Amino acid sequence: MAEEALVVVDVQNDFCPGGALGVEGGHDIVPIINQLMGEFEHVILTQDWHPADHSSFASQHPGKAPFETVQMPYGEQKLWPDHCVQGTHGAEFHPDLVTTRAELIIRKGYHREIDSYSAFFENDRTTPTGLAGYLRERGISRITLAGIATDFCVAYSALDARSHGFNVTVLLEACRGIDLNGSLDAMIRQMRDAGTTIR
Ligand code: VGL
Ligand code: ZN
Repeated sequence: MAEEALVVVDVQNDFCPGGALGVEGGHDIVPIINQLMGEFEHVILTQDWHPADHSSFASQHPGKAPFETVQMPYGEQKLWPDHCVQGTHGAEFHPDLVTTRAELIIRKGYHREIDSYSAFFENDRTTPTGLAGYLRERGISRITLAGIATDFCVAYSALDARSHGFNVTVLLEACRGIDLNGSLDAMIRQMRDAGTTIR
């Protein structure tokens, strides 16, 4: 069988309850993911990793509040509370997440002027993170995605993986979403339409 990787997206303190961008039930998926890891040959983690003055932070846009949008050179960008700042507790993985099996930790969002939801491309959808090359070079053609947030970093990763031709499954019980104005249903539909298996 083609080799398959479990890609665990952004299971970090700031995306769990009590965190700066806490997602309801974010911590509930940790034991599920830990157990899943045992079923995969390859485990890859992603880590949202922003400089303190990152342009996706509402705090960098006078007069703007979190969850409003701004126009960036690469298109529309949603603004967030300051989160996952490099080197802070909020940017660390949830303390119960097992990280020993990870063969690669891919950090993203470290360029001040551009956000990066996807594990594959920054939000201009053209600057690669290198993950596609890593997977291809290692003969991995199938990925399963789990993590936070279903409707942002997980969904963008799934869509980009499909556009690269990978076979993609998203395990909803191992994901939690932010769900802004119906974004969860909308992104699940988009992922399905793009040929992602949603389980
Ligand atoms: C994420 C918003 C901002 C995510 C990251 O992991 O889905 N969402 N940064
Ligand atoms: Zn972020």
